[in-house]
Amino acid sequence: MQATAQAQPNIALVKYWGKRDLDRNLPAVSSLSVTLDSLWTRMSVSFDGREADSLEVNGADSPDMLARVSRCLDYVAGEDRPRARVTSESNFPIGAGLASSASAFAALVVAADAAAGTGHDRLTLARLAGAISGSAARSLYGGIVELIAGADEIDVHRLMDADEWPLEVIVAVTEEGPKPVGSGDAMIRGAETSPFYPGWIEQQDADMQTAREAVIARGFAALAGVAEHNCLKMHSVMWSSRPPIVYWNKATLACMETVRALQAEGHSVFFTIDAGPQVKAVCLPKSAGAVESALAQTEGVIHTMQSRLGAGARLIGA
Ligand code: 2P0
Repeated sequence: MQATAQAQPNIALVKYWGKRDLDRNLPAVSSLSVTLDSLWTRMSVSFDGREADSLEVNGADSPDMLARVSRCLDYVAGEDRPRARVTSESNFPIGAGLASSASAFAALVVAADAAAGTGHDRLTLARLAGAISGSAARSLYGGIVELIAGADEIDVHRLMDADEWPLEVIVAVTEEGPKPVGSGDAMIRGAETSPFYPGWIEQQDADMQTAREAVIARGFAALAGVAEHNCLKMHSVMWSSRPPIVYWNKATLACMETVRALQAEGHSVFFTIDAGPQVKAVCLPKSAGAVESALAQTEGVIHTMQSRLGAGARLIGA
């Protein structure tokens, strides 16, 4: 009745932004991501039959996230399950646009499934995690991952193994606090108020196709082009929402300029930015040292983290 699982966050190169069905948390668009290796969240679940579920995050009680965790346990093990003690540990900042909910809920469904003995298959676990946090569905798989948004459910699969195309990701952290607007609320606001939202939805399948072909051909320049375009298009929806949502700060822009300068020097690198002010630079291994040092020296960058691509969520203990 007890299990521990680990998952790593994923970074979308073609973004999920918008919901088709709020109750089931179905995404309005497909997305494509890379699963990281060196950033992780570990979740332990013990169905010990206590009076009410409890949640500890990095050693402290965490009542804020408890409702979502309880709902996730219900999805995996049924509402009549025993109450559980859940503990979580991460080696990177939480709630700051670093996809901590993706790694948390991916690890949680794997741990809960093992602890409850429910034996769900991987796609079912991805769908259950996605019903809590859309991006979490992708962290069930390693390497380069595609999530296809269907009318009734999502399909998720690995497009390429982590070692088939050894990309590196450098994260430039420019702010450590929690974000002002959660991404779920921001997506809803965008759908209701941004004049660009219909265009965003309409073009997504074409961006997915371009990115998929670039990955299969290992065409870095083609992937860079569509990823930066897709990222800036998503942020255009955010900026044009009412009230507007601007997650960037001065250092976010400075990092984008750093990436432009590296590109001008001939480095294979591109940027992407999620619902937060951090900049993620994706590059080929031969450029990783130069990219890391240029971002670390960019004004306003607090620190950097570097990762290659890694595996999907998995059990690591009882
Ligand atoms: C993504 N993001 O594709 C996009 C890009 C942020 C920007 O998925 O509402 O926490 O829980 O389904 O998964 C972050 O949103 O959203 C996200 P919910 P989630 O990675």
